[in-house]
Amino acid sequence: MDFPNFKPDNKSLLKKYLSEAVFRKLINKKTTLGYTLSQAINSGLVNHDSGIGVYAGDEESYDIFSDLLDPIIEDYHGFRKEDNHQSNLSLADLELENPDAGGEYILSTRIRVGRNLKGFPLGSMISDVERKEVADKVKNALSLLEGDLSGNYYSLKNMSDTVKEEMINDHFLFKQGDRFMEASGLNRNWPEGRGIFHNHKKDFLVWVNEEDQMRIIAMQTGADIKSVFQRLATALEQLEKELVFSYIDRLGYISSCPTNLGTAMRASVHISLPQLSNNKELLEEITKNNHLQIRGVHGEHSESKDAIFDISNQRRLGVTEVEAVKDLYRGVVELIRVEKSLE
Ligand code: ADP
Ligand code: DAR
Repeated sequence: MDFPNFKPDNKSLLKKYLSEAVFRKLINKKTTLGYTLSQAINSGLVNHDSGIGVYAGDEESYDIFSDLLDPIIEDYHGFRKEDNHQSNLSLADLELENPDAGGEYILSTRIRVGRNLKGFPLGSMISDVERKEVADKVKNALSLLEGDLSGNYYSLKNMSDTVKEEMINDHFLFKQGDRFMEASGLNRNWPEGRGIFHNHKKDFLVWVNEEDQMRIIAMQTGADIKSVFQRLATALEQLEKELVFSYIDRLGYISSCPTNLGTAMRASVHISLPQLSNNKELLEEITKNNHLQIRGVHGEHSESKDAIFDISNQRRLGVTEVEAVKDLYRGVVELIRVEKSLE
């Protein structure tokens, strides 16, 4: 493979940090399971509009390809290599009020974490047999969830198009893997081994074998961030009795994409900002200053609609889960303050 010829308008962190020297150093390396640099960067080469452009194929990828991945990780999370990641899911430390008790701005709150099972390759490298084994282990653990968390698993393969459409419109179900996932091998053998679990109240969901082997999600209407956080923390405590997740001290929970390392947490609100939607520069300045990212109403790579934005924490590594949620909280308080001042 020759050194890639990146397009001039390519703004990916892959282009930013894959120097010719790093390329020459890594191009013939592979992990014990056989994952190569070429596989790791293919998505960013095929998709010129990638923001990141790389995916790991296994936990060892973060060591073997660290000359490329470490600078990408430090750039995205603002995290220094010598730091060790810390986790904190203690509700007692989450001192915050409901940022929109009157329900004027925030339509809904969702907090998700990604998890992958220890001892298995990640989605870009996993075999069909291993992917089914992961699904079976996860389904078994989900069947043991107690109380309000108990519910049912629905395999994507057997799901009717009507139910699928309904779940996507309810923002419950993941869409078929996007072109970024396609080029990284994450969509292989779709929809085998993929599915969704949700509890009877439909405020707790788990995606199985999408971009990560699990996306564990608590969500509800309104802005009661603490209740959503508590439900997720309780679910993680129960699931960790049955499953061992891939975790290393330096990088926290291991994920397919480097943007989801550490806490692997994305805490988001769907928020209506009609004034700020007409002042995008100010909106982007506030979100940038508060370590937040903006997505559309159908998540990543979608557009905002009717001045409703998906606002969430950007940093997932080098911050604890409590700190990641506080990033969101502080930013949302500021957004609502400015929105009110523009009314
Ligand atoms: P992820 O959050 O897992 O990285 P996406 O950004 O694609 O993935 O979002 C997944 C789905 O969750 C999308 O349908 C998105 O609209 C929905 N979603 C995200 N945040 C919220 C929220 N605060 N309220 C309701 N739905 C949400
Ligand atoms: N679309 C890829 C991944 C960016 C982060 N989002 C994830 N992991 N879903 C990109 O390089 O833009």
